[in-house]
Amino acid sequence: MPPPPSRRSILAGAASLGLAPAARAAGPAGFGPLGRPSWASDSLQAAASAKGLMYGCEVPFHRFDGTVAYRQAVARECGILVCGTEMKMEEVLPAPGRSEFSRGDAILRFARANGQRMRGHTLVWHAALPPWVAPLLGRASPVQAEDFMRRWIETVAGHYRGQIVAWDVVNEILGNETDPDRGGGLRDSPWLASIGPGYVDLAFRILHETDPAAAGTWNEDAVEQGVPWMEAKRTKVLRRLEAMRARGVPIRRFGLQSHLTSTIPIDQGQLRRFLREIGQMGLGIAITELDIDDRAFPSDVATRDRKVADFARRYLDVALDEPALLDVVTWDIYDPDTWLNDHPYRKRPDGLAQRALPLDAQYRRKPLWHAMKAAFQAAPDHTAARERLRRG
Ligand code: 9MR
Repeated sequence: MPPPPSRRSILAGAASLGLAPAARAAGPAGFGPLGRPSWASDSLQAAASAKGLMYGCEVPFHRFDGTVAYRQAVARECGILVCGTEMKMEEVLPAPGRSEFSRGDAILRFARANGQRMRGHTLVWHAALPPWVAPLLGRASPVQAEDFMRRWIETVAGHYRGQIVAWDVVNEILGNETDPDRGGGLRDSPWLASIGPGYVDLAFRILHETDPAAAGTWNEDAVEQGVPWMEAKRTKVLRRLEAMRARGVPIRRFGLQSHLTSTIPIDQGQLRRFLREIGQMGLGIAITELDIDDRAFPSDVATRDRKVADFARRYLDVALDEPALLDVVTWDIYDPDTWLNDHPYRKRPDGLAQRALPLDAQYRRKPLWHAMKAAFQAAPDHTAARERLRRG
């Protein structure tokens, strides 16, 4: 029996995006050979890799288009990069019938030329969807919406097949303090509304079929600090991870975004127990978007920098003690680029710019940089765990 017209039109729509052919178009040759490592012997990546860990940062494309000092800093400090927006659906599928990979490709070529690895961010998220996609999902039946998700993941993960060490398959799927709970803690999203709660497992399965070498990661925010609603969220994460493992879902990593905020304490005991439970399930763990919102710290720069550094150290000391922890990625590396200054709830009350990242506006290494380096140096050796989890 022929499929109903609406299904046919959605499939035609997906095909007209050029999705299926694009999935196999670009191979590794297009991204250049993996070059010699660019990072300096005194860099964060050098300190991390001495313990079997990796350090890197999020990079925005516009910095690659002209800011030489920025590129040099990223080459000098990082062993792994991630695109802030260039691999999100909003950028890759700007309009029906168009796919756009040039910026993501340019960043990947930069990383490969510098011997750096890349994370992929992010396949299935409620945000950063192109404006035409939410209405399309709103009209789709569950089968049609699944088809669309499959084509999308095959397109982007297929384009970068073999190039990405880990993909954020789902991002921020649980509700936060004020989000309504849509069952099992899942937050409202066009994916949940159109496919149902099975969208999470399905996304992992599709990535695994498309690029089995990429570690499928659940990337989640607000699970790091010592406040009751985050502890409740941690419990939801653990129960959901257990259930996913029991169902045989091909998930290999849990990502803690780690947008730490100075307004909430870090409970080292709670954090340690949470990470241990994830490690005991056989999953790897990544810190994927680290920065420190310094709103609660004083205006004075020297005091503020010291408090930011101490805060990060309290977090990293526990995190890096967990054998399953593999990577530490900051959300950019250079203070002027932090998203925190643009966010209505994250801005400092004194109007000063946030000092959230390892390098200052002159690319100088800040106390946070030194705290991170010291944390890497004090960490146990993760080489054996990395080797075990690489195969996991
Ligand atoms: O920093 C990113 C910003 O430039 C983008 O406009 C925005 C929407 O795509 O996403 C920001 O990155 C977010 C990340 O993808 C997920 N966790 C929270 C990050 C900061 O908002």
